[in-house]
Amino acid sequence: MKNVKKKWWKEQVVYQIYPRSFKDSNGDGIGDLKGIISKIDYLKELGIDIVWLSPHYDSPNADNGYDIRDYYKVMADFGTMEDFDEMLSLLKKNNIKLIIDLVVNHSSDEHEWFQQSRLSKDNPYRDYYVWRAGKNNNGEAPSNWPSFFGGPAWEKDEASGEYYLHYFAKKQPDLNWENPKVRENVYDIMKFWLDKGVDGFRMDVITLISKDQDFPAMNEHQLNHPETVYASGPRLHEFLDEMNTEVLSKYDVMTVGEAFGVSDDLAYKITDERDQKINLVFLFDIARIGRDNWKQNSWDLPELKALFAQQSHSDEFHWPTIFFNNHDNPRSVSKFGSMDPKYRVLSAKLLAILTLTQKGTPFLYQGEEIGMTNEVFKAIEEFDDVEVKGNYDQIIASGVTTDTYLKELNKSSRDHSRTPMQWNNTKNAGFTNGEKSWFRVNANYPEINVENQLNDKNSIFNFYKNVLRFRKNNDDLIYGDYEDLCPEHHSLFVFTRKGINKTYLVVLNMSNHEVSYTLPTIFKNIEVVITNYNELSIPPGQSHLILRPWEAFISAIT
Ligand code: ISL
Ligand code: CA
Repeated sequence: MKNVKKKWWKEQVVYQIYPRSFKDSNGDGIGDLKGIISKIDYLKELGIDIVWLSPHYDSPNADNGYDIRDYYKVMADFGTMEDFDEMLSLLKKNNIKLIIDLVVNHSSDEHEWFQQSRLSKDNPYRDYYVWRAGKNNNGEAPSNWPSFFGGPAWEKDEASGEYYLHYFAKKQPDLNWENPKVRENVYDIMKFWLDKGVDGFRMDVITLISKDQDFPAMNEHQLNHPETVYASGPRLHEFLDEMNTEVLSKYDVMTVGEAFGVSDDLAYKITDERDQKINLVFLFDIARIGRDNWKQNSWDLPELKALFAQQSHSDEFHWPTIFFNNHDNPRSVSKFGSMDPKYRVLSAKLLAILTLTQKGTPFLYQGEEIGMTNEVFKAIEEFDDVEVKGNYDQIIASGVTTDTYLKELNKSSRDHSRTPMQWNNTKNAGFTNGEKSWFRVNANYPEINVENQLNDKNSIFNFYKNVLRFRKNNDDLIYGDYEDLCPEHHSLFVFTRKGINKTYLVVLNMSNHEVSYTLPTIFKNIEVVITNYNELSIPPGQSHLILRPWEAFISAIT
Protein backbone atom coordinates (compact mmCIF):
# COMPACT_ATOMS: atom_id res chain seq x y z
CA MET A 1 0.00 0.00 0.00
CA LYS A 2 1.51 3.28 -1.04
CA ASN A 3 2.29 5.84 1.58
CA VAL A 4 -0.97 7.73 1.17
CA LYS A 5 -1.77 10.22 3.90
CA LYS A 6 -5.06 9.38 5.56
CA LYS A 7 -7.77 12.03 5.42
CA TRP A 8 -11.43 11.94 6.33
CA TRP A 9 -12.46 13.11 2.89
CA LYS A 10 -10.70 10.15 1.30
CA GLU A 11 -12.58 7.67 3.44
CA GLN A 12 -16.10 9.07 3.46
CA VAL A 13 -18.82 8.79 0.85
CA VAL A 14 -20.57 11.85 -0.56
CA TYR A 15 -24.24 12.03 -1.59
CA GLN A 16 -25.29 14.86 -3.89
CA ILE A 17 -28.67 16.51 -3.39
CA TYR A 18 -30.23 18.59 -6.14
CA PRO A 19 -32.65 20.41 -3.84
CA ARG A 20 -35.22 21.33 -6.46
CA SER A 21 -35.88 17.65 -7.18
CA PHE A 22 -35.27 15.95 -3.85
CA LYS A 23 -38.32 16.43 -1.63
CA ASP A 24 -41.06 19.07 -1.51
CA SER A 25 -42.43 19.79 1.96
CA ASN A 26 -45.14 22.37 1.28
CA GLY A 27 -46.93 21.20 -1.84
CA ASP A 28 -45.72 23.92 -4.22
CA GLY A 29 -44.08 21.26 -6.40
CA ILE A 30 -40.51 22.41 -5.69
CA GLY A 31 -38.11 20.52 -3.46
CA ASP A 32 -36.92 22.47 -0.43
CA LEU A 33 -34.75 22.44 2.68
CA LYS A 34 -37.54 21.25 4.98
CA GLY A 35 -37.95 18.39 2.52
CA ILE A 36 -34.28 17.52 2.97
CA ILE A 37 -34.67 17.75 6.75
CA SER A 38 -37.51 15.24 6.57
CA LYS A 39 -35.20 12.79 4.81
CA ILE A 40 -32.16 12.92 7.08
CA ASP A 41 -33.21 9.60 8.62
CA TYR A 42 -33.24 8.14 5.14
CA LEU A 43 -29.70 9.35 4.46
CA LYS A 44 -28.61 7.97 7.81
CA GLU A 45 -30.19 4.61 6.99
CA LEU A 46 -28.36 4.53 3.65
CA GLY A 47 -25.08 5.22 5.41
CA ILE A 48 -23.53 8.13 3.51
CA ASP A 49 -21.21 10.53 5.36
CA ILE A 50 -21.29 13.83 3.52
CA VAL A 51 -24.02 15.71 1.67
CA TRP A 52 -23.11 17.92 -1.28
CA LEU A 53 -25.94 20.36 -1.75
CA SER A 54 -26.33 21.88 -5.23
CA PRO A 55 -26.90 25.68 -5.06
CA HIS A 56 -29.34 26.77 -2.37
CA TYR A 57 -28.85 30.53 -2.84
CA ASP A 58 -31.25 33.20 -3.98
CA SER A 59 -31.52 32.92 -7.76
CA PRO A 60 -33.86 33.73 -10.64
CA ASN A 61 -33.22 30.15 -11.83
CA ALA A 62 -32.06 30.70 -15.37
CA ASP A 63 -29.90 27.63 -14.70
CA ASN A 64 -31.55 26.10 -11.63
CA GLY A 65 -29.58 28.04 -9.06
CA TYR A 66 -26.22 28.06 -10.88
CA ASP A 67 -27.00 31.74 -11.44
CA ILE A 68 -26.80 33.39 -8.03
CA ARG A 69 -28.51 36.69 -7.24
CA ASP A 70 -27.54 36.89 -3.57
CA TYR A 71 -24.85 34.71 -2.02
CA TYR A 72 -26.02 35.52 1.51
CA LYS A 73 -29.61 34.51 1.06
CA VAL A 74 -31.44 31.19 0.72
CA MET A 75 -33.59 30.73 -2.39
CA ALA A 76 -37.16 31.55 -1.35
CA ASP A 77 -38.41 28.40 -3.14
CA PHE A 78 -36.16 26.36 -0.85
CA GLY A 79 -36.93 28.11 2.45
CA THR A 80 -35.15 30.48 4.79
CA MET A 81 -31.79 30.89 6.49
CA GLU A 82 -33.40 29.41 9.63
CA ASP A 83 -34.24 26.29 7.62
CA PHE A 84 -30.66 26.14 6.42
CA ASP A 85 -29.30 26.43 9.95
CA GLU A 86 -31.68 23.79 11.17
CA MET A 87 -30.75 21.44 8.34
CA LEU A 88 -27.05 21.93 9.06
CA SER A 89 -27.41 21.30 12.76
CA LEU A 90 -29.57 18.20 12.25
CA LEU A 91 -27.13 16.80 9.72
CA LYS A 92 -24.31 17.35 12.20
CA LYS A 93 -26.30 15.70 14.97
CA ASN A 94 -26.52 12.67 12.70
CA ASN A 95 -22.81 12.78 11.94
CA ILE A 96 -23.35 13.84 8.36
CA LYS A 97 -21.18 16.61 7.00
CA LEU A 98 -22.38 19.24 4.55
CA ILE A 99 -20.53 20.74 1.61
CA ILE A 100 -22.18 23.44 -0.46
CA ASP A 101 -21.82 24.57 -4.04
CA LEU A 102 -19.61 27.58 -4.62
CA VAL A 103 -20.55 29.20 -7.93
CA VAL A 104 -18.16 32.10 -8.40
CA ASN A 105 -17.04 31.98 -11.99
CA HIS A 106 -20.21 33.92 -12.73
CA SER A 107 -23.21 35.35 -10.94
CA SER A 108 -26.74 36.05 -12.07
CA ASP A 109 -27.27 39.18 -14.16
CA GLU A 110 -29.77 40.06 -11.44
CA HIS A 111 -27.04 40.22 -8.80
CA GLU A 112 -26.70 43.71 -7.36
CA TRP A 113 -23.08 43.86 -8.57
CA PHE A 114 -24.13 43.33 -12.17
CA GLN A 115 -27.10 45.65 -11.89
CA GLN A 116 -24.65 48.36 -10.86
CA SER A 117 -21.96 47.27 -13.27
CA ARG A 118 -24.11 47.64 -16.35
CA LEU A 119 -25.34 51.13 -15.40
CA SER A 120 -22.32 52.96 -16.80
CA LYS A 121 -18.65 52.66 -17.64
CA ASP A 122 -17.63 54.61 -14.57
CA ASN A 123 -19.80 52.81 -12.05
CA PRO A 124 -17.64 51.55 -9.13
CA TYR A 125 -18.87 48.00 -9.91
CA ARG A 126 -18.08 48.18 -13.64
CA ASP A 127 -14.90 46.23 -13.11
CA TYR A 128 -16.65 43.40 -11.27
CA TYR A 129 -17.41 41.84 -14.65
CA VAL A 130 -15.56 41.49 -17.93
CA TRP A 131 -16.47 44.37 -20.27
CA ARG A 132 -14.90 45.07 -23.66
CA ALA A 133 -15.61 47.40 -26.54
CA GLY A 134 -16.68 45.83 -29.84
CA LYS A 135 -13.98 45.01 -32.37
CA ASN A 136 -13.02 47.51 -35.09
CA ASN A 137 -15.67 49.92 -33.90
CA ASN A 138 -18.23 48.23 -36.11
CA GLY A 139 -20.15 46.46 -33.43
CA GLU A 140 -18.47 43.10 -33.89
CA ALA A 141 -18.02 41.07 -30.69
CA PRO A 142 -14.55 41.42 -29.11
CA SER A 143 -13.64 37.83 -30.08
CA ASN A 144 -15.21 34.71 -31.57
CA TRP A 145 -15.60 33.02 -28.20
CA PRO A 146 -18.73 30.86 -27.90
CA SER A 147 -20.89 30.21 -24.84
CA PHE A 148 -21.77 26.71 -23.66
CA PHE A 149 -25.47 27.34 -23.76
CA GLY A 150 -25.71 28.60 -27.34
CA GLY A 151 -24.58 31.72 -29.22
CA PRO A 152 -21.54 33.91 -28.55
CA ALA A 153 -19.93 34.33 -25.13
CA TRP A 154 -20.13 38.11 -25.61
CA GLU A 155 -23.39 39.99 -25.16
CA LYS A 156 -23.75 43.59 -26.19
CA ASP A 157 -25.31 45.78 -23.55
CA GLU A 158 -27.22 48.72 -24.95
CA ALA A 159 -26.57 51.08 -22.02
CA SER A 160 -22.87 51.51 -22.83
CA GLY A 161 -22.57 49.77 -26.20
CA GLU A 162 -19.92 47.49 -24.68
CA TYR A 163 -19.96 43.70 -24.47
CA TYR A 164 -19.87 41.58 -21.33
CA LEU A 165 -18.48 38.06 -21.19
CA HIS A 166 -20.63 35.04 -20.29
CA TYR A 167 -19.30 31.49 -20.71
CA PHE A 168 -22.74 30.11 -19.91
CA ALA A 169 -26.17 31.75 -20.43
CA LYS A 170 -26.60 35.49 -21.01
CA LYS A 171 -28.06 35.62 -17.54
CA GLN A 172 -24.76 34.31 -16.10
CA PRO A 173 -22.16 37.08 -16.60
CA ASP A 174 -18.60 36.04 -15.70
CA LEU A 175 -17.02 37.74 -12.71
CA ASN A 176 -13.77 39.58 -13.27
CA TRP A 177 -11.24 37.78 -11.08
CA GLU A 178 -8.55 40.27 -12.16
CA ASN A 179 -10.25 42.72 -9.80
CA PRO A 180 -8.95 42.19 -6.22
CA LYS A 181 -12.25 43.47 -4.82
CA VAL A 182 -14.12 40.63 -6.53
CA ARG A 183 -11.76 38.11 -4.99
CA GLU A 184 -12.11 39.67 -1.57
CA ASN A 185 -15.88 39.49 -1.88
CA VAL A 186 -15.70 35.83 -2.85
CA TYR A 187 -13.49 35.06 0.16
CA ASP A 188 -15.97 36.84 2.42
CA ILE A 189 -18.79 34.71 1.04
CA MET A 190 -16.76 31.57 1.68
CA LYS A 191 -15.99 32.63 5.25
CA PHE A 192 -19.61 33.46 5.93
CA TRP A 193 -20.72 29.90 5.12
CA LEU A 194 -17.69 28.22 6.69
CA ASP A 195 -18.27 30.14 9.91
CA LYS A 196 -21.78 28.73 9.96
CA GLY A 197 -20.15 25.32 10.08
CA VAL A 198 -20.33 23.92 6.55
CA ASP A 199 -17.59 21.38 5.87
CA GLY A 200 -16.40 22.59 2.51
CA PHE A 201 -17.26 23.39 -1.07
CA ARG A 202 -17.89 21.82 -4.40
CA MET A 203 -16.48 24.52 -6.66
CA ASP A 204 -18.43 25.07 -9.83
CA VAL A 205 -16.28 25.40 -13.00
CA ILE A 206 -13.48 26.68 -10.79
CA THR A 207 -10.90 26.07 -13.51
CA LEU A 208 -12.49 28.78 -15.66
CA ILE A 209 -12.07 31.75 -13.31
CA SER A 210 -8.91 33.17 -14.85
CA LYS A 211 -9.38 34.69 -18.30
CA ASP A 212 -6.74 35.28 -20.93
CA GLN A 213 -7.01 39.06 -21.13
CA ASP A 214 -6.22 39.01 -24.87
CA PHE A 215 -9.27 36.82 -25.60
CA PRO A 216 -7.39 35.26 -28.55
CA ALA A 217 -9.43 34.01 -31.50
CA MET A 218 -10.30 30.31 -31.36
CA ASN A 219 -9.63 27.83 -34.14
CA GLU A 220 -12.18 25.29 -35.38
CA HIS A 221 -11.28 22.61 -32.82
CA GLN A 222 -11.33 25.10 -29.97
CA LEU A 223 -14.71 26.41 -31.06
CA ASN A 224 -16.06 22.88 -30.55
CA HIS A 225 -14.32 22.52 -27.19
CA PRO A 226 -14.08 26.02 -25.77
CA GLU A 227 -13.62 24.58 -22.27
CA THR A 228 -10.03 23.67 -23.18
CA VAL A 229 -9.31 27.35 -23.79
CA TYR A 230 -11.39 28.67 -20.90
CA ALA A 231 -9.67 26.33 -18.44
CA SER A 232 -6.17 27.49 -19.27
CA GLY A 233 -6.32 31.02 -17.92
CA PRO A 234 -2.89 32.33 -16.88
CA ARG A 235 -3.68 33.23 -13.26
CA LEU A 236 -5.65 30.16 -12.12
CA HIS A 237 -2.88 28.89 -9.82
CA GLU A 238 -2.29 32.27 -8.34
CA PHE A 239 -6.00 32.77 -7.56
CA LEU A 240 -6.30 29.33 -6.01
CA ASP A 241 -3.21 29.92 -3.88
CA GLU A 242 -4.62 33.18 -2.67
CA MET A 243 -7.97 31.57 -1.86
CA ASN A 244 -6.12 28.98 0.12
CA THR A 245 -4.06 31.48 2.07
CA GLU A 246 -6.97 33.81 2.72
CA VAL A 247 -9.63 31.23 3.53
CA LEU A 248 -9.25 27.49 3.18
CA SER A 249 -6.03 27.02 5.14
CA LYS A 250 -7.84 28.35 8.20
CA TYR A 251 -10.47 25.59 8.29
CA ASP A 252 -10.49 21.77 8.30
CA VAL A 253 -12.72 21.39 5.30
CA MET A 254 -12.81 19.58 1.99
CA THR A 255 -12.90 21.08 -1.47
CA VAL A 256 -13.75 19.42 -4.73
CA GLY A 257 -13.30 21.40 -7.89
CA GLU A 258 -15.20 20.81 -11.06
CA ALA A 259 -12.24 20.37 -13.39
CA PHE A 260 -14.16 21.10 -16.53
CA GLY A 261 -11.93 21.26 -19.60
CA VAL A 262 -8.60 20.86 -17.88
CA SER A 263 -5.85 18.55 -19.02
CA ASP A 264 -4.83 15.76 -16.64
CA ASP A 265 -1.60 17.67 -16.02
CA LEU A 266 -3.40 20.74 -14.81
CA ALA A 267 -5.81 18.71 -12.68
CA TYR A 268 -2.75 17.02 -11.20
CA LYS A 269 -1.14 20.30 -10.37
CA ILE A 270 -4.09 21.85 -8.61
CA THR A 271 -4.67 18.81 -6.39
CA ASP A 272 -1.09 18.00 -5.42
CA GLU A 273 -1.15 17.51 -1.65
CA ARG A 274 2.29 19.02 -1.20
CA ASP A 275 1.01 22.29 -2.53
CA GLN A 276 -2.59 22.23 -1.42
CA LYS A 277 -4.89 24.23 -3.64
CA ILE A 278 -7.94 21.97 -3.96
CA ASN A 279 -8.29 18.54 -2.33
CA LEU A 280 -10.13 16.79 -5.10
CA VAL A 281 -11.33 17.34 -8.64
CA PHE A 282 -14.05 15.89 -10.79
CA LEU A 283 -12.60 14.71 -14.06
CA PHE A 284 -15.22 13.82 -16.61
CA ASP A 285 -13.43 11.24 -18.76
CA ILE A 286 -15.16 8.33 -17.06
CA ALA A 287 -18.70 9.60 -16.50
CA ARG A 288 -18.74 11.20 -19.95
CA ILE A 289 -16.97 8.46 -21.89
CA GLY A 290 -18.03 8.58 -25.55
CA ARG A 291 -19.61 12.03 -25.18
CA ASP A 292 -19.14 14.65 -27.85
CA ASN A 293 -21.12 17.63 -26.61
CA TRP A 294 -24.80 16.60 -26.99
CA LYS A 295 -23.91 13.39 -28.81
CA GLN A 296 -23.36 10.09 -27.06
CA ASN A 297 -21.07 7.93 -29.18
CA SER A 298 -20.24 4.33 -28.46
CA TRP A 299 -17.37 3.32 -26.18
CA ASP A 300 -15.93 0.06 -24.97
CA LEU A 301 -14.90 -1.48 -21.69
CA PRO A 302 -11.10 -1.55 -22.25
CA GLU A 303 -11.29 2.21 -22.81
CA LEU A 304 -13.19 2.71 -19.56
CA LYS A 305 -10.81 0.48 -17.62
CA ALA A 306 -7.80 2.36 -18.97
CA LEU A 307 -9.24 5.55 -17.47
CA PHE A 308 -9.65 3.95 -14.07
CA ALA A 309 -6.12 2.55 -14.23
CA GLN A 310 -4.73 5.93 -15.13
CA GLN A 311 -6.26 7.74 -12.19
CA SER A 312 -5.57 4.94 -9.73
CA HIS A 313 -1.90 4.74 -10.53
CA SER A 314 -1.23 8.31 -9.61
CA ASP A 315 1.40 8.94 -6.94
CA GLU A 316 0.70 9.13 -3.21
CA PHE A 317 0.07 12.88 -3.38
CA HIS A 318 -3.10 12.63 -5.45
CA TRP A 319 -6.48 11.19 -4.69
CA PRO A 320 -9.18 10.56 -7.33
CA THR A 321 -12.96 10.94 -7.18
CA ILE A 322 -15.30 8.20 -8.38
CA PHE A 323 -18.69 9.06 -9.83
CA PHE A 324 -20.98 7.99 -12.64
CA ASN A 325 -23.82 10.42 -12.02
CA ASN A 326 -24.44 14.03 -11.21
CA HIS A 327 -27.01 16.69 -12.07
CA ASP A 328 -25.34 17.34 -15.47
CA ASN A 329 -25.31 13.79 -16.73
CA PRO A 330 -27.71 11.01 -17.63
CA ARG A 331 -28.42 8.17 -15.21
CA SER A 332 -25.67 5.57 -14.88
CA VAL A 333 -27.89 2.49 -15.12
CA SER A 334 -29.05 3.67 -18.54
CA LYS A 335 -25.53 4.40 -19.73
CA PHE A 336 -23.26 1.88 -18.01
CA GLY A 337 -25.70 -0.81 -16.92
CA SER A 338 -28.51 -2.61 -18.69
CA MET A 339 -32.07 -1.46 -19.32
CA ASP A 340 -33.11 -5.01 -20.15
CA PRO A 341 -35.74 -5.77 -17.48
CA LYS A 342 -33.95 -9.04 -16.73
CA TYR A 343 -30.72 -7.27 -15.86
CA ARG A 344 -31.56 -3.74 -14.79
CA VAL A 345 -31.46 -4.39 -11.05
CA LEU A 346 -28.40 -6.61 -11.27
CA SER A 347 -26.55 -4.03 -13.30
CA ALA A 348 -27.45 -1.26 -10.83
CA LYS A 349 -25.99 -3.38 -8.05
CA LEU A 350 -22.89 -4.04 -10.12
CA LEU A 351 -22.44 -0.29 -10.45
CA ALA A 352 -22.78 0.05 -6.67
CA ILE A 353 -19.85 -2.31 -6.26
CA LEU A 354 -17.81 -0.58 -8.93
CA THR A 355 -18.38 2.90 -7.46
CA LEU A 356 -17.65 1.89 -3.89
CA THR A 357 -14.61 -0.34 -4.41
CA GLN A 358 -12.57 1.74 -6.84
CA LYS A 359 -9.75 3.87 -5.53
CA GLY A 360 -11.01 7.36 -4.77
CA THR A 361 -13.71 9.26 -2.92
CA PRO A 362 -17.12 8.09 -4.15
CA PHE A 363 -19.84 10.60 -5.00
CA LEU A 364 -23.38 9.24 -5.26
CA TYR A 365 -26.21 11.25 -6.79
CA GLN A 366 -29.77 11.23 -5.43
CA GLY A 367 -31.74 8.32 -6.86
CA GLU A 368 -28.65 6.34 -7.81
CA GLU A 369 -29.13 4.26 -4.65
CA ILE A 370 -32.50 3.02 -5.96
CA GLY A 371 -31.31 2.63 -9.54
CA MET A 372 -33.25 5.52 -11.10
CA THR A 373 -32.98 5.55 -14.89
CA ASN A 374 -33.19 7.97 -17.79
CA GLU A 375 -36.61 9.36 -18.68
CA VAL A 376 -38.05 8.97 -22.19
CA PHE A 377 -38.60 12.38 -23.82
CA LYS A 378 -40.82 12.42 -26.91
CA ALA A 379 -40.31 16.04 -28.03
CA ILE A 380 -37.81 18.85 -27.55
CA GLU A 381 -40.48 20.89 -25.74
CA GLU A 382 -40.56 18.31 -22.98
CA PHE A 383 -37.08 19.28 -21.78
CA ASP A 384 -36.56 21.96 -19.18
CA ASP A 385 -32.82 22.53 -19.43
CA VAL A 386 -31.41 25.87 -20.59
CA GLU A 387 -28.67 23.93 -22.38
CA VAL A 388 -31.14 21.99 -24.56
CA LYS A 389 -33.11 25.10 -25.47
CA GLY A 390 -30.16 27.45 -25.83
CA ASN A 391 -28.34 25.23 -28.30
CA TYR A 392 -31.37 24.18 -30.34
CA ASP A 393 -31.32 26.82 -33.10
CA GLN A 394 -27.60 26.52 -33.68
CA ILE A 395 -27.68 22.74 -33.86
CA ILE A 396 -30.61 22.66 -36.27
CA ALA A 397 -29.00 25.41 -38.37
CA SER A 398 -25.89 23.22 -38.68
CA GLY A 399 -28.00 20.64 -40.57
CA VAL A 400 -28.88 18.25 -37.73
CA THR A 401 -32.51 17.11 -37.77
CA THR A 402 -34.77 17.56 -34.76
CA ASP A 403 -35.15 13.77 -34.67
CA THR A 404 -31.42 13.20 -34.38
CA TYR A 405 -31.08 15.86 -31.70
CA LEU A 406 -33.97 14.31 -29.77
CA LYS A 407 -32.53 10.84 -30.10
CA GLU A 408 -29.16 11.93 -28.73
CA LEU A 409 -30.72 13.98 -25.94
CA ASN A 410 -32.54 10.86 -24.83
CA LYS A 411 -29.09 9.49 -24.08
CA SER A 412 -27.25 12.63 -23.05
CA SER A 413 -29.49 15.33 -21.58
CA ARG A 414 -28.93 16.77 -18.13
CA ASP A 415 -32.69 16.51 -17.56
CA HIS A 416 -32.51 12.75 -17.00
CA SER A 417 -30.95 13.40 -13.63
CA ARG A 418 -33.31 16.22 -12.74
CA THR A 419 -36.63 14.39 -12.66
CA PRO A 420 -37.87 14.29 -9.07
CA MET A 421 -36.70 11.70 -6.58
CA GLN A 422 -39.03 8.70 -6.54
CA TRP A 423 -40.13 8.17 -2.94
CA ASN A 424 -43.21 5.95 -3.34
CA ASN A 425 -45.89 4.86 -5.79
CA THR A 426 -48.43 7.60 -5.07
CA LYS A 427 -49.07 10.50 -7.43
CA ASN A 428 -45.89 12.42 -8.33
CA ALA A 429 -43.90 9.60 -6.75
CA GLY A 430 -44.44 11.11 -3.31
CA PHE A 431 -42.05 13.92 -4.22
CA THR A 432 -44.77 16.51 -3.64
CA ASN A 433 -48.21 16.41 -2.08
CA GLY A 434 -49.27 19.22 -4.36
CA GLU A 435 -51.06 18.85 -7.67
CA LYS A 436 -48.07 19.59 -9.82
CA SER A 437 -44.38 18.91 -9.67
CA TRP A 438 -42.02 21.56 -11.17
CA PHE A 439 -40.72 18.88 -13.54
CA ARG A 440 -42.14 15.60 -14.77
CA VAL A 441 -41.67 12.47 -12.71
CA ASN A 442 -40.10 9.52 -14.51
CA ALA A 443 -42.90 7.22 -15.70
CA ASN A 444 -41.30 4.21 -14.02
CA TYR A 445 -41.89 5.48 -10.45
CA PRO A 446 -44.56 2.88 -9.60
CA GLU A 447 -41.86 0.28 -9.94
CA ILE A 448 -38.69 2.13 -8.99
CA ASN A 449 -39.18 3.94 -5.70
CA VAL A 450 -37.74 4.18 -2.20
CA GLU A 451 -40.69 2.70 -0.33
CA ASN A 452 -40.66 -0.52 -2.38
CA GLN A 453 -36.98 -0.91 -1.81
CA LEU A 454 -36.76 -0.18 1.90
CA ASN A 455 -38.92 -3.22 2.56
CA ASP A 456 -37.16 -5.55 0.19
CA LYS A 457 -33.93 -7.00 1.49
CA ASN A 458 -32.77 -7.75 -2.05
CA SER A 459 -33.35 -4.23 -3.32
CA ILE A 460 -30.79 -1.93 -4.89
CA PHE A 461 -31.14 0.38 -1.88
CA ASN A 462 -30.29 -2.36 0.58
CA PHE A 463 -27.44 -3.46 -1.62
CA TYR A 464 -25.94 0.05 -1.57
CA LYS A 465 -26.44 0.08 2.16
CA ASN A 466 -24.50 -3.18 2.56
CA VAL A 467 -21.64 -2.17 0.31
CA LEU A 468 -21.42 1.23 2.03
CA ARG A 469 -21.26 -0.50 5.38
CA PHE A 470 -18.62 -2.88 4.16
CA ARG A 471 -16.50 -0.04 2.82
CA LYS A 472 -16.72 1.98 5.99
CA ASN A 473 -13.63 1.69 8.18
CA ASN A 474 -12.16 -0.87 5.83
CA ASP A 475 -8.85 0.83 5.20
CA ASP A 476 -7.54 -1.94 2.99
CA LEU A 477 -10.40 -1.44 0.58
CA ILE A 478 -10.20 2.35 0.78
CA TYR A 479 -6.45 2.81 0.52
CA GLY A 480 -5.35 -0.48 -1.06
CA ASP A 481 -3.29 -0.47 -4.26
CA TYR A 482 -5.22 -0.95 -7.45
CA GLU A 483 -4.48 -3.53 -10.10
CA ASP A 484 -6.56 -4.36 -13.17
CA LEU A 485 -6.19 -8.09 -13.90
CA CYS A 486 -7.60 -8.14 -17.44
CA PRO A 487 -7.46 -4.67 -18.98
CA GLU A 488 -8.18 -5.92 -22.49
CA HIS A 489 -11.28 -7.98 -21.75
CA HIS A 490 -14.44 -6.63 -23.39
CA SER A 491 -16.99 -7.94 -20.86
CA LEU A 492 -15.15 -8.41 -17.60
CA PHE A 493 -13.77 -5.86 -15.19
CA VAL A 494 -11.58 -7.68 -12.66
CA PHE A 495 -9.35 -5.86 -10.22
CA THR A 496 -7.67 -6.15 -6.86
CA ARG A 497 -7.25 -3.68 -4.03
CA LYS A 498 -4.21 -4.75 -2.08
CA GLY A 499 -4.13 -3.41 1.45
CA ILE A 500 -1.82 -3.97 4.40
CA ASN A 501 -3.77 -6.84 5.92
CA LYS A 502 -6.10 -7.95 3.19
CA THR A 503 -6.43 -8.03 -0.54
CA TYR A 504 -9.82 -7.73 -2.15
CA LEU A 505 -10.70 -9.12 -5.52
CA VAL A 506 -13.60 -7.52 -7.37
CA VAL A 507 -15.10 -9.34 -10.35
CA LEU A 508 -17.71 -7.70 -12.59
CA ASN A 509 -19.36 -9.10 -15.69
CA MET A 510 -20.54 -6.01 -17.53
CA SER A 511 -22.45 -7.82 -20.25
CA ASN A 512 -25.73 -9.55 -21.02
CA HIS A 513 -24.08 -12.93 -21.48
CA GLU A 514 -22.30 -15.60 -19.51
CA VAL A 515 -18.53 -15.31 -19.45
CA SER A 516 -15.96 -17.70 -18.11
CA TYR A 517 -12.90 -16.55 -16.27
CA THR A 518 -9.94 -18.32 -14.76
CA LEU A 519 -8.55 -16.71 -11.66
CA PRO A 520 -4.81 -16.26 -11.37
CA THR A 521 -3.42 -19.32 -9.59
CA ILE A 522 -1.71 -17.23 -6.91
CA PHE A 523 -5.13 -16.75 -5.29
CA LYS A 524 -5.63 -19.90 -3.22
CA ASN A 525 -8.64 -19.17 -1.11
CA ILE A 526 -11.35 -16.82 -2.15
CA GLU A 527 -14.11 -15.85 0.19
CA VAL A 528 -17.01 -14.03 -1.43
CA VAL A 529 -18.19 -11.23 0.87
CA ILE A 530 -20.78 -9.44 -1.25
CA THR A 531 -22.51 -10.60 -4.41
CA ASN A 532 -25.38 -9.27 -6.50
CA TYR A 533 -26.76 -12.72 -7.33
CA ASN A 534 -28.24 -14.14 -4.23
CA GLU A 535 -25.94 -17.10 -4.03
CA LEU A 536 -22.36 -17.48 -4.92
CA SER A 537 -19.61 -19.39 -3.28
CA ILE A 538 -16.31 -20.40 -4.66
CA PRO A 539 -15.02 -23.68 -3.21
CA PRO A 540 -11.42 -23.44 -1.97
CA GLY A 541 -8.93 -24.13 -4.72
CA GLN A 542 -11.50 -23.50 -7.43
CA SER A 543 -10.18 -21.12 -10.03
CA HIS A 544 -12.47 -21.51 -12.99
CA LEU A 545 -15.54 -19.29 -12.78
CA ILE A 546 -18.61 -19.02 -14.96
CA LEU A 547 -19.98 -15.53 -14.48
CA ARG A 548 -23.65 -14.98 -15.13
CA PRO A 549 -24.89 -11.83 -16.95
CA TRP A 550 -24.09 -8.72 -14.88
CA GLU A 551 -22.81 -10.86 -12.06
CA ALA A 552 -20.62 -8.95 -9.63
CA PHE A 553 -18.89 -9.80 -6.38
CA ILE A 554 -16.36 -8.58 -3.88
CA SER A 555 -14.16 -11.22 -2.35
CA ALA A 556 -11.32 -11.40 0.13
CA ILE A 557 -8.34 -13.41 -1.01
CA THR A 558 -5.52 -15.12 0.76
O1 ISL B 1 -23.15 19.47 -18.33
C1 ISL B 1 -22.55 19.98 -19.23
C2 ISL B 1 -22.94 19.78 -20.61
O2 ISL B 1 -23.96 18.86 -20.70
C3 ISL B 1 -21.37 20.76 -18.99
O3 ISL B 1 -21.06 21.50 -20.09
C4 ISL B 1 -21.57 21.68 -17.80
O4 ISL B 1 -22.18 22.83 -18.20
C5 ISL B 1 -20.22 21.97 -17.20
O5 ISL B 1 -19.78 20.76 -16.65
C6 ISL B 1 -20.30 23.04 -16.13
O6 ISL B 1 -21.20 22.68 -15.15
C7 ISL B 1 -21.43 23.49 -14.03
O7 ISL B 1 -21.58 24.85 -14.34
C8 ISL B 1 -22.73 25.23 -15.09
C9 ISL B 1 -24.01 24.58 -14.59
O8 ISL B 1 -25.03 24.73 -15.55
C10 ISL B 1 -23.85 23.13 -14.26
O9 ISL B 1 -25.02 22.60 -13.72
C11 ISL B 1 -22.69 23.03 -13.32
O10 ISL B 1 -22.49 21.72 -12.84
C12 ISL B 1 -22.82 26.71 -15.00
O11 ISL B 1 -22.80 27.12 -13.65
CA1 CA C 1 -41.57 23.35 -1.77
